[in-house]
Amino acid sequence: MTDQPQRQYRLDYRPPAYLVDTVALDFDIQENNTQVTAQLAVARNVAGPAGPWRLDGRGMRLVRVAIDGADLAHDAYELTDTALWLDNLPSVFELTIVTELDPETNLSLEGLYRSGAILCTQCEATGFSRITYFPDRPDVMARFTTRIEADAARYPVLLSNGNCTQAGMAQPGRHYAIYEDPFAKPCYLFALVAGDLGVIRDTYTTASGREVALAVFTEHGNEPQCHHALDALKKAMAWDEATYDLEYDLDQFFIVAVGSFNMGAMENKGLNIFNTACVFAHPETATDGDFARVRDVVAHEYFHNYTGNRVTCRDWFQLSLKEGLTVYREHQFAIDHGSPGVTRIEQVRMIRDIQFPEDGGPRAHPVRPDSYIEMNNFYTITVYEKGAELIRMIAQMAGREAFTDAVKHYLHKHDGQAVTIEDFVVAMEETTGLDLAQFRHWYSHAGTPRVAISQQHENNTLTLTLSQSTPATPGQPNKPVFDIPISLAVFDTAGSQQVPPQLVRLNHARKKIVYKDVPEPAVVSALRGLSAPVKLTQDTTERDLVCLMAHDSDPVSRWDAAQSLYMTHLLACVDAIRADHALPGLGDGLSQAITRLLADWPADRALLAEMLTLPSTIQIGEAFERIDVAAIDGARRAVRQQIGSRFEEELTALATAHAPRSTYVFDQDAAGRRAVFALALGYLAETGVEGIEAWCRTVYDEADNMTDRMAALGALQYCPGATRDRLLGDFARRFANEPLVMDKWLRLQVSAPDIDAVAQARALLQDPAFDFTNPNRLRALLGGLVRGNAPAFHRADGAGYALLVDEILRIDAFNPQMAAALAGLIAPWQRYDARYGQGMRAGLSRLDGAELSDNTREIVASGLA
Ligand code: 0A1
Ligand code: ZN
Repeated sequence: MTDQPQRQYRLDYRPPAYLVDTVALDFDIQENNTQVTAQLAVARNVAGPAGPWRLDGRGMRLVRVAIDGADLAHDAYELTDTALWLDNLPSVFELTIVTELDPETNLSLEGLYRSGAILCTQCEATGFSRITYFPDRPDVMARFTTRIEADAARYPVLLSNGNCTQAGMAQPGRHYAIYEDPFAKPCYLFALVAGDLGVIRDTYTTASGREVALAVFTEHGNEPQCHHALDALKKAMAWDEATYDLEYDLDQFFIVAVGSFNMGAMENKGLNIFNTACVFAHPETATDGDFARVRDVVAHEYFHNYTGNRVTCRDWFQLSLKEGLTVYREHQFAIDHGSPGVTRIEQVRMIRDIQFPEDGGPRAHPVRPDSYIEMNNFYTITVYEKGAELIRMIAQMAGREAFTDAVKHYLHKHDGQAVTIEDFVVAMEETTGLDLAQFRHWYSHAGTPRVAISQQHENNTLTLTLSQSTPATPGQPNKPVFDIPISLAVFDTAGSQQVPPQLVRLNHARKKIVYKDVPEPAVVSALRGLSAPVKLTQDTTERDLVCLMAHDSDPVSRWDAAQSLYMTHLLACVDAIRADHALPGLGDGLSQAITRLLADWPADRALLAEMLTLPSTIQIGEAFERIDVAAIDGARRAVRQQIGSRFEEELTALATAHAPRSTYVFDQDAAGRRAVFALALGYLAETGVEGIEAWCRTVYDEADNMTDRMAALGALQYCPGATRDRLLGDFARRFANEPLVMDKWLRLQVSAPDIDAVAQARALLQDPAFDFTNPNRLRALLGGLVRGNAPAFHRADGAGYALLVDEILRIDAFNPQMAAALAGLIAPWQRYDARYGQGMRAGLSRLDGAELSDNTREIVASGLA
């Protein structure tokens, strides 16, 4: 029987009909076949509906079903291609299910699959139902015992969740291991790994003195790249104890790094499985950015042990319950381990560059969505990052200490339960005393609120008028009035504080705030640190922005003032290009601000680099009704050249002062110096200053680390010629055996502005050496083209769209999650100028006419709706 894709609705939630107390899994791993025997202790759930019981399952062979040891005849159950239905069940029974699967041919990277020499699992959201028939929903929490048996030579390492209670030899040539996880968990947190793996080990002693065995496993030879991740794990464990009194709860915590993984990493209880891209970090092969990402993803997954695992989600509509909170915790951890200002700037940029466009496009959805067809399409920047911003707003309103207490209360109250976002909000209210009734709209409504602030200043009385409105989003024509915390401060033009930073709640459509005894002129700094995920328009003058950029007490606000100054000029340049007019010059205010910045470098060099970085092309596009790719790219490049020419001397001095000198260490100060060096080099290369190629060559040749090498290669993207070709060739030879480094090379191959990037991408995709089943390779090449070289991708003849659609169709046949993510790149066609939008839409129509997975079909349909 074939099941039609069903749209699931949040409000249709019903408790499970049966609960599973314990699960004993037995994996018999043979060549091309794994037999799984599951024994479930089941009891009827009095709170659940009566009638037949649905067990989810797909893509495997059902061998046997037995109840209390007695096999069921084929007509005693109903089997469809996604479910097994059982009826007339006793109220308490033992269910035995035997299934067979072939991990070797499973390229979806869900369920049990092979990545290189490693057999591994990925069960979130519903991959467990590719392993055995089971109620694959997070509110069914069971205690798991797992026995794995496999060839001892081929799979010397056997791992699963929990603690290893037994291991030994089995039949000749085979061995086994048994793991017991004492914590009840949903099946999405199940994990299994078998392989011939290298390992690095350590221990961690918890605050109460328990010793935890730590390990990072990877294919042999990669061990030296895993130390940073292990170090990050210990930092995360210590941070969670110090910040939230949360101590690790098992005897072991293992990380396994696999090369083929659809996402970043997965928080399986006690056995996290990671994309190698989020584990490997060695100075010679990873950049500072990679080092930071590894640290933060390791922490994120570790933090899930409480926010996600001990307290989990009732259903997948509640995904942000675990993800928003865990991302927030990850953000706090990152702020405590790097430059606080720059770390927040990176978070703000992520919201503005990726979340705002999602919230303004066809896929806009609330942080707690109301319906979905394919859950895997909802692991979005909105659920993760906007979800984290909502938590951050609560933390700001409550104050850090009250918020920390509230999180402790929430975790204590719901320990061992599968709960809802509403349960979380109630727990916040119970402890902080906040009234979050109106704040709840943030969870139920999509879209980015617009806030406008205007100021009047008379007789030393400063009046601010704040107003809000939110545009409609698909399926939600009317928006409520949100409760928006707005951080404000007032300075005089010399930078002295007139009104100290304070949080104002804009909880009406319009609100006036009056400050008395504020001498004129006053400079208003608003939405400091992006205190709410909204778009702000404010009647600040250029003089105000120059002042804030120089003097604001908050580095994020200084950066934001710079962004506003750049933006005004960039928008004027886009308009000029579109009207075929001459470009406006840099302007006095902007020139003065940059002059000041380059004359007096902030001690935090990473902040200096951020302050000299123009808003992204995506960010510029957000300011327009319709995106004109070529004009926006042209304007941004032109402004970079204007700055490069006007400040050539200062940028040369900046680069010279920060040129690589000492051996690589990954710390805040050194990384900041490398960031500012790369930035200056990039400006000089884009401006084509004399001698820049030789300089890049020297940097590349002498580099002892990947960050500096990438700085040189990144800058050379603007300098076609023999030097660039030689260095890219050298890079490819030098790192031929490092797939993650070759991903950087792939991105470089398709991102230079002077090349035929679409032809280049096609050639690389057809290269027999290109592994198109690996998501990292696809992200590097196709993501590198679409996001890294927008003008080439959006070329007028539609060849970029044709290439992407060809690849989506090819990939959809084996990895729907990956294909759906790629389809998302052309779904927002209506946001683009018709020159581009029509081609993108034609691409979607071509997809629409093909046979597609539910995943990709859902994305295509949203684009065509
Ligand atoms: N829970 C993980 C993310 C994740 C989600 C789905 C996956 O497979 C489809 C894999 C990982 C996290 O937040 O890190
Ligand atoms: Zn997560």
